[in-house]
Amino acid sequence: MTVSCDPKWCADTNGDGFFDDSELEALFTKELEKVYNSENEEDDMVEMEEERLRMREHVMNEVDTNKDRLVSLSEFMAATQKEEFLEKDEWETLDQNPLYNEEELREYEQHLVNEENDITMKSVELQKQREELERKQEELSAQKLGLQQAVEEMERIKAEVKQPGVPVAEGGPGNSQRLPPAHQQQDVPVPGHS
Ligand SMILES: [Ca+2]
Ligand SMILES: [Ca+2]
Repeated sequence: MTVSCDPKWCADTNGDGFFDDSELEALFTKELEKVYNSENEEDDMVEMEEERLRMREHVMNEVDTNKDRLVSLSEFMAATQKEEFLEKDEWETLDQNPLYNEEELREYEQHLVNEENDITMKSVELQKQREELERKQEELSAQKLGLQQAVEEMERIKAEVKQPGVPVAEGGPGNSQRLPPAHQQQDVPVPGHS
């Protein structure tokens, strides 16, 4: 009838300007037929219908923002701008297991939040330990300084005590007096030698 219209919007078969449940379901036939083939015995057509309902509910939940079970043109446009909800990737078949289900993702997120809190707590704890260490380090330095001063003081006292007993002259002029030069002895004439 209408020659030019958006192929998607043409799925409004009764032309009331809204997609109802059955019109939405019809819209998924093309997508579903890519996955399920009625000629193929292995393909479960009951599963296909389940999938169709799942897709319909998904679209209704996502797109029917005023919850009147009808998708209006403006709702449809808003949704298509928001996300490519009719992209094939959006529809995982029941055969395909999603990598994570929502609960797992939430758990993982919670896990991440917990870990972050953990790290924050640990970093606070570490900071405290560091401050404590620095304080101890300062204490130690102060003690070391005190000890050094004490040692110096002791050495000074020791030196003072030693001082009076130490002989003043060592290797002074007295040496030549105590030890006469050897040649003097040789030069002395020995009586009765010649
Ligand atoms: Ca309609
Ligand atoms: Ca609506």
